[in-house]
Amino acid sequence: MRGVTCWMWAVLFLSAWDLVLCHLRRRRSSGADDAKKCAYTFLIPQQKITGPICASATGPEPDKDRVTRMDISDVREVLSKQRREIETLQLVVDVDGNLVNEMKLLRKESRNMNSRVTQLYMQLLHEIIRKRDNSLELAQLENRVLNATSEMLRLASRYKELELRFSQLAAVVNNQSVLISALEEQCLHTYGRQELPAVPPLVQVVPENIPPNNGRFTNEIQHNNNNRAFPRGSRMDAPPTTSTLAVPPPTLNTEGPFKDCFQVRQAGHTSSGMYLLKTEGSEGLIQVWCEHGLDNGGWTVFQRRRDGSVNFFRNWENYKKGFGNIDSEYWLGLENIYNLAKQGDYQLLVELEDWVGKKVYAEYSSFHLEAESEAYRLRLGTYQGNAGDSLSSHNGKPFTTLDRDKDAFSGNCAHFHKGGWWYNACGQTNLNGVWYSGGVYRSKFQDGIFWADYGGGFYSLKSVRMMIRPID
Ligand SMILES: [Ca+2]
Repeated sequence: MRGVTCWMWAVLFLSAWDLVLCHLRRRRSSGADDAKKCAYTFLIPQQKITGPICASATGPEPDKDRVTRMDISDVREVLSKQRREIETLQLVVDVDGNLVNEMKLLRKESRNMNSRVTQLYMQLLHEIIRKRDNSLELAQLENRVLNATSEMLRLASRYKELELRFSQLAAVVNNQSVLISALEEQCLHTYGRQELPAVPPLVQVVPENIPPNNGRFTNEIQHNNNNRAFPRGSRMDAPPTTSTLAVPPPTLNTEGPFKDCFQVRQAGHTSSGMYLLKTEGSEGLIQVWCEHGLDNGGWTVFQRRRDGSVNFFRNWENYKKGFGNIDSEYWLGLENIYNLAKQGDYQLLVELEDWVGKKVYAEYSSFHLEAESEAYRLRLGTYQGNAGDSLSSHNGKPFTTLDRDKDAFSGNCAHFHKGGWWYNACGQTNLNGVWYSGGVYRSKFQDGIFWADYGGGFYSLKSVRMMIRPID
């Protein structure tokens, strides 16, 4: 009987212990498993009472294995002590949990810091590269500046050399001038003043119209468009050239021949260009430039200057037969002009263009030449226009070339004016003179292409045309 009781107590105790442990585990798991409640069913074996229940008056015999209230209170104390420890441990665990969170935060912060550091590092790297590039660029610029400086120094030195050379040449020129003056003086003493060749008077006309001027002499060294024109100063001694009209350009209009450009215009041709003419009384064909773009067209151009590409300092034979290029500068020939103008009553139009592109005109109501036996004497009608009348002073004058002096001057005007013209002594215009670039020119004897009433004797025109057409 006692054994059964003891066994029952033991079972009770173990169950209670398990219950305690169960609660401990629940607390440790922070209530995550609330569902798992600590529940126990105490199975107490059914006792079979087979005899009378006796109660001992002396009490049960002391059993060393018997659980007493003291034991239970001890266990409770132990249990409460363990609970406190568990609470302490829980506290520690909580603190540890905070630490872990802090650790996590710190780790996160650290990651952020790392990322920021990486970013800063990249920026720094980029900055370093950029600065290196800048420094390279700076070095290149420095090199260029150095090169430019050295080039500048080289040019400055070259300029100094040229300056020196120029001053030397200027000194030579001065010496030459002095020498020339001395020689002239000596010449005067040797031959006497009266034996010196006469010099024609300069044009004294004060022009009504003065073309705009660029304010400087452009021909101190003569500018020619090509090398065919003579350099200034060499013409005095150079013989006149002898070649005549050049080979016709390929754009020649082969229809015709017509008697003049007015007939070409009447035949329905409206574009200016090269045409074939056959004048009455002449045998051969002649090529001319027909101007149809001016004053209703029909103008036969017999003289044209525009770029200095043709030398006009030529002999009688050249001026008689003609020379130059039909689509450029040319002289149609005195014989051709004579034959043209004797076909009827013709008027003359002189077109002048200055160096700013302004064009002026001089028109003469009639025009023809006399025969070669009269040295192609010029016959003009009355003037009208806006260029001024500079050609009337040549009216009635025969034609003069370097090799055939027919002018009214004691010397040869062709020699001084370097062309061929109906010189008087020598006259107010020189449209077959030297083509100077730029307008105002320097010349001892006024040999430029001048029209005294438009610019005076020292303004060489840019382009000139002389053309005829039957009188309306
Ligand atoms: Ca003469």
